[in-house]
Amino acid sequence: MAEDCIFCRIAEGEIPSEIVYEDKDIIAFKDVSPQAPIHIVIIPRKHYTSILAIPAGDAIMGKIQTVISRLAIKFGVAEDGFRVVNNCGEAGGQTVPHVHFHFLAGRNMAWPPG
Ligand code: IU
Repeated sequence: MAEDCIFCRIAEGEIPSEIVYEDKDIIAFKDVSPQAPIHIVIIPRKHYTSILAIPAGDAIMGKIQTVISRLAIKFGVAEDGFRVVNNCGEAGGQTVPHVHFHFLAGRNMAWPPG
């Protein structure tokens, strides 16, 4: 755990969040500032600053993919579709330096993103 990381503190339960999925490796919670009717943040419990900090071959990416599938079923959007976003670094729009994936659904998404 990184002491000054807000997502680590959410994962530890030190900061309350609306958790929609959790297991020993991953936690998924409702975004506090939702950009779609369904907006979930998926994070590994382990602190990686960005997707670039995950070691090659680490099993966490496959686990995140499984959680994405579970969320699609849980929220009933597997058929309609949804979007998964990872913002990496300043130019990518990342504001919280603990790798996370946005799961967005419940409206038609525009392209390109802003
Ligand atoms: P970004 O990709 O780093 O920009 O996304 C960070 C997200 O984390 C953003 O959508 C915030 O609304 C969200 N978030 C949150 O859900 N709870 C928090 O306590 C904080 C940020 I700080």
